[in-house]
Amino acid sequence: MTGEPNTESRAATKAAVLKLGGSVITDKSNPETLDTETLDRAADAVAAFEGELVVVHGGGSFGHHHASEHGITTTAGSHDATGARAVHDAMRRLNDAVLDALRECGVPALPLHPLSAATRDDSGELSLATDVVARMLGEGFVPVVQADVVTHVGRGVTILSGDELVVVLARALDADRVGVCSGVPGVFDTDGAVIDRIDSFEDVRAALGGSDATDVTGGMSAKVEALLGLDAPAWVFGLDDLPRFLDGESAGTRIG
Ligand code: IP8
Repeated sequence: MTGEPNTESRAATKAAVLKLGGSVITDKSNPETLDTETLDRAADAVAAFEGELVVVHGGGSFGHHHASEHGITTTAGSHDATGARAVHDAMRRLNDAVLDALRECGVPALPLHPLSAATRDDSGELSLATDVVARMLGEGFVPVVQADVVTHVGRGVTILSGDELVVVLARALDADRVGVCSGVPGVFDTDGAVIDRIDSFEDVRAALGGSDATDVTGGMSAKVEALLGLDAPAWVFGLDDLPRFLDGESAGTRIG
């Protein structure tokens, strides 16, 4: 299940991996509320893409408040099935909304719910059924993978963030480019200007304030550090730049 996808049925082109941040597609100030205007814009942009694409989405106002209500984080687990389902079911509702928006634009999107397709071992390492994603791509579908809860050895369930999914999928699928569409136009320097390109974490450590334990659930610092570890180039950008990224151009901040 883990690691290398079965690539036999895949087309020769490499896939792009795109994360739609929860703050882009939901209204974060109101529980379980979509931002339908931005979701539709994102779906329109995805529909114009030619090639293999995996879409990942974060939690926004769907996953996060249930997770904090039940005390579930990427490391703090829970054995309470009710709490696990509260997070998972909310994320599934968001996943359904993303799939519906994509279908409206003619995108052949199919869901992947990591609760049924991923686990963590006792060291926290993730095994994800990337072969399923590769097969979907090979058959011409656009997999849409939600951030979720996943079973975690010894801890019940923990949160699997969209950022971690992006990194794991990009590696397993040998993606050629990675995009993180977020609520900001890129990574900011200390003056608040968007940094054009980041090649090393040291160059931006001061601007990002370092990477620490409070940052593991999706802060920009952890995001940049994880994206720098990929072979594929990655970009962090806002929704206005999504068509540009999908056109193969640079958008926002290039990382690596
Ligand atoms: O929005 C966490 O994923 P993120 C989502 O990518 C959940 O940080 C399930 C709370």
